[in-house]
Amino acid sequence: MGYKVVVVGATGNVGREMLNILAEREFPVDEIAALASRKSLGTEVSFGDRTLKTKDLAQFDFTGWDIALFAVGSEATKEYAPKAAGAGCVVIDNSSLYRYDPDVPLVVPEVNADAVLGYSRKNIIANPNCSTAQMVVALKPLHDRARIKRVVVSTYQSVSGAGKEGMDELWDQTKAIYNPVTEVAPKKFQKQIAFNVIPHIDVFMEDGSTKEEWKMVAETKKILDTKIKVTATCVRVPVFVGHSEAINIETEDFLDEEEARDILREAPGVMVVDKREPGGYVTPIECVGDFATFVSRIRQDSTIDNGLNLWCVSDNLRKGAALNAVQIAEVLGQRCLKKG
Ligand code: 2RA
Repeated sequence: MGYKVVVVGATGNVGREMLNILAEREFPVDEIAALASRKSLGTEVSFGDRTLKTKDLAQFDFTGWDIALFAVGSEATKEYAPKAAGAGCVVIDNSSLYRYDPDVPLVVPEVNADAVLGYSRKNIIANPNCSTAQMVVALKPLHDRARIKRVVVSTYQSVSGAGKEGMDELWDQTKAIYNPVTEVAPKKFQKQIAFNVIPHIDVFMEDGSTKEEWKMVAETKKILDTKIKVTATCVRVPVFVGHSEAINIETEDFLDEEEARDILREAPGVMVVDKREPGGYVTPIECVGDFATFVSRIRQDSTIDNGLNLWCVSDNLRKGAALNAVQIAEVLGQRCLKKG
């Protein structure tokens, strides 16, 4: 006995990971449908040892289905998520469309699992942005102990956050550097991404920050604590998968680095790798395919009374997207939905 589950956007980076993770975590699935837009129709995707043929999102009837994991852009979400939710299927949405809607819970299960209970207001639960998800997993246990007042974060975000086109652009530009007969002009990114870094993700806001930076502020407040002040600089780096973050926190109470390390070692979803020696920290390549949010380089910030620095790395397609969505489905299944 399990659930009837739909994955919307099943041919994209995140949709494929959703199918992998549902199978890896043995989510109780009675029936599964993999949906795609018309241009990807017929594409086959894997679900454990099964192969699924994608069905047409535009023609799909969500009636009788329990949970739909959405991994499509805001435009398609706007059109189809209300249809699914209206048909009684709970939507877990990876786009930014509903994240800031007060009637839609924004959930990272290690931080605010109880918020899932608010799903019934619209039959929709929002999944946060990748850069926020991993950061709040690391911050939550420290906030519980010492009350975080302010966060200064710089991100090093992989190209997979920009989808398959972003990955292709890094691959093609890198090859072109070794074989200069073919020049690959920037298309998905604003400047060359191969052998470069770009301090610009998503659109610019009026105050000079970018939307990606704004999301880290707004989402941390909604998920963790409205009182926390956050300032972010988000940077795209030539890494395929895995977002990294240098995080500085200022707390109300003093928190010793040793105690912070012990707290993080016990925290759900966190893996501490923090040997103070060459290589004694995690880099994005090592986190690919993993479920954990890794924390390294935990150390006191001696420039303020109550400050700590951390290095935080996670697989952005997993904790930053697909894994978090499946974890929300797990909480929903345990606490809210009846098995079919
Ligand atoms: C990025 N945050 O890395 C986005 C993906 N959700 O571009």
